[in-house]
Amino acid sequence: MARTTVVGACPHDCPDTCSILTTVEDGKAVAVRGNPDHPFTRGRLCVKVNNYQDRVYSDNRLLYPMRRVGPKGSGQFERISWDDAIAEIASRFKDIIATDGAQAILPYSYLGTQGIINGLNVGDPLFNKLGASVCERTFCDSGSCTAYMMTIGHTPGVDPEAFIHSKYIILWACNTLSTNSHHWPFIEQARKNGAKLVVIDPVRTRTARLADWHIPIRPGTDCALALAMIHIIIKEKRIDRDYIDAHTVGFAELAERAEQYTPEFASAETGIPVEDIYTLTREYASTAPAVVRIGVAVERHAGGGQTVRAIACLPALIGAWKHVGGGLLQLPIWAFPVNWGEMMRPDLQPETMRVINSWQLGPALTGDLPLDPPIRSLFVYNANPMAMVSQQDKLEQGLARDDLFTVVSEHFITDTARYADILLPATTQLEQKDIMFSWGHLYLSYNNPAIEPLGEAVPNTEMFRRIARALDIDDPFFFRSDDEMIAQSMDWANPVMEGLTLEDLKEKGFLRLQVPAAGDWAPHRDGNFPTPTGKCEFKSTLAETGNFVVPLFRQGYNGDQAGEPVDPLPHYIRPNESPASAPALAEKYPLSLISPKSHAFLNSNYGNLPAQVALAGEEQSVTLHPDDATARGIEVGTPIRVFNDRGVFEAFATVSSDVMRGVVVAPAGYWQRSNRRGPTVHALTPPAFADLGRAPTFSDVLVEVAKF
Ligand SMILES: Nc1nc2c(c(=O)[nH]1)N[C@H]1C(S)=C(S)[C@@H](COP(=O)(O)OP(=O)(O)OC[C@H]3O[C@@H](n4cnc5c(=O)[nH]c(N)nc54)[C@H](O)[C@@H]3O)O[C@H]1N2
Ligand SMILES: Nc1nc2c(c(=O)[nH]1)N[C@H]1C(S)=C(S)[C@@H](COP(=O)(O)OP(=O)(O)OC[C@H]3O[C@@H](n4cnc5c(=O)[nH]c(N)nc54)[C@H](O)[C@@H]3O)O[C@H]1N2
Ligand code: SF4
Ligand SMILES: [Mo]
Repeated sequence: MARTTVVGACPHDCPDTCSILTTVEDGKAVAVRGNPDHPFTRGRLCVKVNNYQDRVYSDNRLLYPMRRVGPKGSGQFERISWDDAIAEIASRFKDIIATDGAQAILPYSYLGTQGIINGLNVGDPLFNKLGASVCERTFCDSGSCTAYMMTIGHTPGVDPEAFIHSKYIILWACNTLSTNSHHWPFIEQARKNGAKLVVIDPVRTRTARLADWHIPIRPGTDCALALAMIHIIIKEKRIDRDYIDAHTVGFAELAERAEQYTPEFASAETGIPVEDIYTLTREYASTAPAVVRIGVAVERHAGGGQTVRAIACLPALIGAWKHVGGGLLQLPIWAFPVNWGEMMRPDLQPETMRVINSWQLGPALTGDLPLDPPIRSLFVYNANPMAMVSQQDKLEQGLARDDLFTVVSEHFITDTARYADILLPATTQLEQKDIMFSWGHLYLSYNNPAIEPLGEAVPNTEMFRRIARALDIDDPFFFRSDDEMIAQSMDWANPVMEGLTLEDLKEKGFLRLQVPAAGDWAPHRDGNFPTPTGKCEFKSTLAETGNFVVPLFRQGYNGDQAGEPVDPLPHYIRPNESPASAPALAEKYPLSLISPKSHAFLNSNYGNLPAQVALAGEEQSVTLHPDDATARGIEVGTPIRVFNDRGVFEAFATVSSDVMRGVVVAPAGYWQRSNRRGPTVHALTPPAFADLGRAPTFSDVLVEVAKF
């Protein structure tokens, strides 16, 4: 028996980008395990991925191209050849381009795989070359990144491994144990060294339960807390004057602005007792090194951008950046010198082009968003919008259009793929090669393919090569091999790549970027913020073009970053939908709904796989506080309806005081088949954008819950 071990990397949209060792016997992957040599993975995979081979060999894998035979959405398909599938796509595209123009084609994708060659940008060059509509992908952290860029620039921030040196750790809207679990040992180590761990979350999550202090907060009000912390720090002269003078701009204006955000004001907004706001602030400002780790969830409401602006001001105010393990951690992705331009090729775009935001997919397809020309073809890959995007009713209506030609490339027939006219089978990470950045640590990774592709599945790169050929494109750029793409994906001359070679990377599976060792690295001890002024900008220079979308999210967009000017100082924006900000609406719909990540799913991935569904619970559940449940006659297991003016979805109740009064929690990622009927949580989420970066506002929604 031939038995080998292949080193790869987890493909998922997860900060941890684990190093995976796959055991292969006679060409079949029989087990996966975490690489013990990887300093972040430390030999452990999460519950989503520790049986990855079951995903790969699932009976439900899509392994051959298919054509729809039943009505749209019926899920009835017949097998066809790749040649036929590609020929049909090419002829429909040519026809649409001839009659309506290329803008009538809309690609739609995200991070189904995070590999640099198969992931975010794999289709961009082709769709740019065609002149298709550009889908602006502001799913995740776009508002947060805009705010971060405005305040401290695109810095990797605190090395996640440097947390072992921290003495005061705030996890702010971050459920580390579920969503970033390989960071936890570093936090634990810090606690062994005497650190205090604070979690700010409306829910007593797994993470909050293990913290020294869980501070429940009303969804969407975090900015009021951050501004009150600024207020107290300045009032009580807990500032680091030298650091502020040397490395920040706009302190006087910030101080004046913060006057109005008293602890009493913040307490009324957030539901946090005034004394707790004082205690938190005093402890934070007087313990060094102090570090804040923000989760993506902090941006998902009307004022999400300004929330991150305010939080990002805190470390500079108290001089936290002077210490190893002090400052702020958001996404260390900014450390990776990816050749984004080469991956997305914005230079190929025509001068006039149309940008459609990912959160507007439903209305873009139905015509509720007026578009000329209308969308006649949708090409989905690396994404599952039926499960993950708001305005689900419109999306369903749009996807059901008989005159819409929909292509979906997938591992499985997801809620979105059911509506395809043509299905294309994609390889999983075990069957493809790729090079990977991380948004949770500082190691570049390489994924060696462990097995041959199953059935007729192909990597996304190969799929786009085939389509390009059928569209008579002759530019050799579109026919680069995977190896060529990998070689061109990084700026190997960048100082952080010094001494790193592709050969080493392939062999070891991961290499640390050439940044200082975690224990020696205080990246902004001497300022050097990558902002226009080189300083931490309490008063933002970029606010003049403030409501722009960071190019990474506007992939492929060849425009400048012009946007609406915004107030250059951090300020509080109330949620659109909360009992305090919308009392009339709250009369009808008194409960705030949030839909955080499931422990056992990765977005909607694994929502169809037995082991993970067994862990998550077969059916969508919604958790209420006991008082809210009792008031509605609801008990554990009661079938319920969750509804507002936008729609309704059905679930089973869970009752727990882990959830704040007035808040209901519906874990994200369930497929429609797991619901008693039809729609999921995105039947209820709002279409509104947050204040910055066109981030979503799905933590900013009022609902009512009733039993059947
Ligand atoms: N298990 C698992 N891991 C994942 C994912 C997954 O689906 N499952 N998805 C991956 C992806 S794509 C991402 S973006 C990351 C996201 O990682 P996180 O940001 O950690 O994920 P969430 O679970 O959305 O939110 C974290 C916490 O924020 C809380 N929260 C919600 N609204 C608010 C608010 O207004 N204020 C405060 N203070 N807290 C709030 C929620 O209750 C939740 O416990 O996780 C990644 N990792
Ligand atoms: N209610 C609610 N909504 C949310 C969120 C939330 O927390 N709550 N989170 C938001 C966030 S942070 C994010 S990042 C988005 C995620 O939104 P999406 O990226 O659309 O969600 P996923 O479920 O990860 O879908 C990825 C799909 O890609 C497929 N896939 C995986 N690998 C490959 C491959 O190699 N090739 C191809 N062709 N397909 C592949 C998978 O099977 C999967 O169906 O959702 C957002 N929506
Ligand atoms: S999903 Fe995240 S935690 Fe799980 S194996 Fe992949 S990278 Fe690691
Ligand atoms: Mo995300």
